Amino acid sequence: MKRRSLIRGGAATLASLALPHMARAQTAYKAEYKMSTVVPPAFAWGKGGAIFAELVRERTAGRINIKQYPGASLVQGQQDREFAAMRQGVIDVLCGAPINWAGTVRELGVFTLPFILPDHKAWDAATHDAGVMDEYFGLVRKAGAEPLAVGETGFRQISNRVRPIKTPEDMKGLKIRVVGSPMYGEIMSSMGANPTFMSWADAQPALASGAVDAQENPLEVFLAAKIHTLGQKYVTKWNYSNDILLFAIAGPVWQSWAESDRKIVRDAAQDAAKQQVALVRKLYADDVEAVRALGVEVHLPTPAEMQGWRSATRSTYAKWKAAINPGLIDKIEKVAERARS
Ligand code: X2X
Repeated sequence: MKRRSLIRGGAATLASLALPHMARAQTAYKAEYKMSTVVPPAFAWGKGGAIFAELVRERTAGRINIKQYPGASLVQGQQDREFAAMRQGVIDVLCGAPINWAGTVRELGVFTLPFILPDHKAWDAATHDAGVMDEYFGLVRKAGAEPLAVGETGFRQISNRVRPIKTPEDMKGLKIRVVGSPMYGEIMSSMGANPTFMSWADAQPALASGAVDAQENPLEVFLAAKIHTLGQKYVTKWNYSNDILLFAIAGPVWQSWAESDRKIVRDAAQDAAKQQVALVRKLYADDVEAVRALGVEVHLPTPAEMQGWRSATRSTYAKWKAAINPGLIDKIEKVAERARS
């Protein structure tokens, strides 16, 4: 026993002399890397995180062990604290919606301006455009994380328990739960609704008790969380905002990994993101039917109504464009414009 461990110890010393870099990096590896997701793997974006963790575990033969903490439990459900917690070393791996981090890094919300990317064609064009993404990833790095890949959280649709919403006037007086960026709040208040900021954990009881009338989320989330059971009877599929799902690693953690492992992790994130986007799109394709089957009334806006939503949100758009990052947003607008023509 003693002899064998002596031999093992000798071999390890030899290896560390022969491969100083690798040995240094590897001794610094943690037993577990903590990944925060707001929702669990029953939801497409939680699933994206689960796939990523699994691929990394497989492909590094367990050297890098990413553990998913859904419900943003590493920050007690306060999803708007995720990015700050990543900076403090509490979270190692992000698989989340930058809109939740608007209080920490507002610039990362450039994709969420109202109707900036009105359909999947425009969304794909922007998130695959090298000019846009190089600049965006540069902002993520500057903020303290290494960006690896981009998935999709899904087009956010509005639901409420009071009445069908067809025009901005229908929003008047509705108490609506929003999350993340104050921009979402302003979109709602500019149309006469009363927004309240609330985490996902708090949103569900607030809907159930009727403390709030309305909420906005992708229909995939509506379905997976059974929001219809919380009294939400009317949905409008207006596609006003579709955040990316950013896969990223805390800067110091990224630096601690061997070059070869970094490549494995980046490739795994890109593969996971592709699978996650495919899943979101598959659910999106028949979400209206699925929601209607639950007895919920779904309104699909006419082109004229869509124009009305765009006009109603224009001033909020302009204000936030100026405040967030006008240069990058110009670029995104141009790419979106080209995708239309
Ligand atoms: O809390 C929400 O509404 C959710 C799950 O969509 C986000 O994390 C932005």
